[in-house]
Amino acid sequence: MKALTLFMGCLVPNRYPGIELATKLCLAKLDIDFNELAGASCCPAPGVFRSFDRTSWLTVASRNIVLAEQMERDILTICNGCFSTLADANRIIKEENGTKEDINEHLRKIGKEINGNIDVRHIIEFLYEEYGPEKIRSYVERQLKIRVAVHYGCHLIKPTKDRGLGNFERPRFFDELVNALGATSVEYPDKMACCGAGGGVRSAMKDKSLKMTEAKLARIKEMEIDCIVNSCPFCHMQLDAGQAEIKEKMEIEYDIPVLHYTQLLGLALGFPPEMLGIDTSLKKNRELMEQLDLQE
Ligand code: 9S8
Ligand code: 9S8
Ligand code: COM
Repeated sequence: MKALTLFMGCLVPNRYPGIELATKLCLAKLDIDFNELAGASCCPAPGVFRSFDRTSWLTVASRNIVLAEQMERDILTICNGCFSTLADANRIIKEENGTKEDINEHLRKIGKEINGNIDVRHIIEFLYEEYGPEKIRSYVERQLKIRVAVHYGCHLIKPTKDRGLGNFERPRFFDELVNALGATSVEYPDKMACCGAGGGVRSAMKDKSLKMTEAKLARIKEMEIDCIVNSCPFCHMQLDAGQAEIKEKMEIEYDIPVLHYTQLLGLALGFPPEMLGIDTSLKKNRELMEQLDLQE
């Protein structure tokens, strides 16, 4: 295993800088060697670019991968979409006959060449595979006594044949990482359903996408959980900002706190919510922090 370079993607730096900080604080605290992938562009988003033009998608993704190859570091992503694009592109470059040569013809125009000699990781599968729940548990300074609805999102685990992360109808690895923090991951119906945002659905068909989100939130609410935890800033946006949109358009109110796993992990590692981008001016988040005894 190589040292890591952190690929931030578009959403986190632009909309959720708190998740960016939470990620960096957690990685440092877990003694993980990482730097930032300077000069990276959009991954580009799998559900959009890949569907329109595979060669352009592969070329742009390969350019990002080359930047990591030049530092001899593996890429670490904190977004399911970025993981999907970069891990799939990397695998295609390594395995598909002739594709590396084709893509390198394009890359040579900007003086770059892809070799296919690094790996692409997602923080959830990375922590599970390389650390494991027991080791994570040993770093925990604060037991988070809350009930959590884990949302895997689609691209972390699908397509199943390419991900190789175990039982895909009922995966457990993310839940185990949540339980390692003292929290309880609660099963709920349609847990593996899409958040509603991916594949350009949020942009193209907002009402339909919010309907899917609302259905998921309704299932979650029935389980009397304290928060939703995700591994993808797209899902994060849909499940969190989506609640406000659902309230406005459908007049249904959900006040469920939504955290990226790095924010939950950061709380367990002892960081205050303000350093993790958890907006405690919102009543729902304030109540969650009170429950965790984190409110002064
Ligand atoms: S980059 Fe551009 S739009 Fe995004 S966050 Fe994740 S997927 Fe990749
Ligand atoms: S789920 Fe379905 S396509 Fe996806 S990964 Fe993140 S956004 Fe939510
Ligand atoms: C969702 C990414 S994580 S995309 O919208 O499907 O490209």
